[in-house]
Amino acid sequence: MNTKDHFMTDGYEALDSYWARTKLNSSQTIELHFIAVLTTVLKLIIKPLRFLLGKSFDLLANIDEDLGEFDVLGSKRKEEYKENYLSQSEIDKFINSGIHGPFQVMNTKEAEDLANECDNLFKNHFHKTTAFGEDILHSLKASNDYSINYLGFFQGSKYRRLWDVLVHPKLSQPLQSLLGDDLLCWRSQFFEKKPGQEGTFWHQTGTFRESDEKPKLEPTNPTHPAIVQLTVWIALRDTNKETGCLRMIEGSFRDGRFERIVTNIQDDLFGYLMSLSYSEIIKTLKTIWYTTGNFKKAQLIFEKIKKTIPSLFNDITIRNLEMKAGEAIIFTSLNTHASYANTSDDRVRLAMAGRYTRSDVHVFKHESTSILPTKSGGIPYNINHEPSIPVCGNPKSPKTNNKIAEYPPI
Ligand SMILES: O=C(O)CCC(=O)C(=O)O
Ligand SMILES: [Fe+2]
Repeated sequence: MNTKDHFMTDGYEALDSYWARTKLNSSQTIELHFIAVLTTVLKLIIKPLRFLLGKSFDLLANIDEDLGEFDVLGSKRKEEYKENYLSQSEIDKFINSGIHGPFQVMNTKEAEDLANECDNLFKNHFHKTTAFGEDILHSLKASNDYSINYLGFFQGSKYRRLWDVLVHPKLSQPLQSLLGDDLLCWRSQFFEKKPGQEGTFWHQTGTFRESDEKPKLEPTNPTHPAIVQLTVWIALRDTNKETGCLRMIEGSFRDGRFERIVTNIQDDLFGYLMSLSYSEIIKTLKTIWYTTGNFKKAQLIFEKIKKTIPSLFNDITIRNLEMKAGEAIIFTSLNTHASYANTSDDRVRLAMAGRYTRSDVHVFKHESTSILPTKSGGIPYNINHEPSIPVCGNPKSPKTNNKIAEYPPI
């Protein structure tokens, strides 16, 4: 069932209140104030100099407000190929909203069994095949963030049970209608929300730069950023407003400002800090350095945007994607999306996401080191070696040199 409402911040704790109840240790606090004092002093000299050189920080630089429509890249249609391919009218809806589904990929019993197996894989196996190093695991444990959400990254290519779901024709055929015949699943991950756990904050991404220096995906042909990759989100347990369903601003892939502003800040953090008051510098640095994952950062920038361009999220349609266990949706991650908190007493919400792209898109082209923000600071890790799952068609393209996974032994 889909419901609509208009309150983007429903159910999220404001950052000021989060920081009022979350204390850093004394060396972290001293370091923050040291940088904030330094920035405040240096800005008296550097800001005018940068202004004279025409290099002032501009939150709204390079902003292309209207990214416009995209064309789908696949040609197979249900009308001709039957099975699970999409009909022309489903394609038209997707072009308009950036969302396909929810549609059923397994029955309730199969979804329940898979959810239980995933819990078991997490408890007994994922630590052996994790993409993260010891430092990250240690920090996640220390801050109570050790969960399938982090340990589950890229595990789809390492276990048959997950692999088989991610390449199933009920997913691969609709994806072929949208993306083309030669497809890879370049990343998989889990989204679990335990009772009482906060929602995922609103975010938007086309080519998955996240906190890296370069995007993780780079198309070889000019491609609308909304269709460089698509995400399949499979509910393994029921998800509704109470257990933390996914929420999405329909058609928001047409406006890339949210992601662009995040990028502008990442690319010139010092310039941005110099545009802020002392207390804002402190709040910004502690959110960037000492929260786990990227979602509090997204909230920080969202709160800034609400003050700078209050109209950015006017006239939007939010779809609450309530889904039964075993249903999935396909969406463009450039659609600004989020999820509710899990306010239930005892139900764990669990979803598995597969991220799909064409084999002629470079995956991890740049040997860059990623940083996982954690509560003890950002910790580097390397995911360039993570191979993609071959989904259908030819996984190798003469234009790219993507690493392709072998079917796992177990
Ligand atoms: O499940 C969630 O809470 C967030 C999912 C999400 O952001 C994604 O699949 O990209
Ligand atoms: Fe997301």
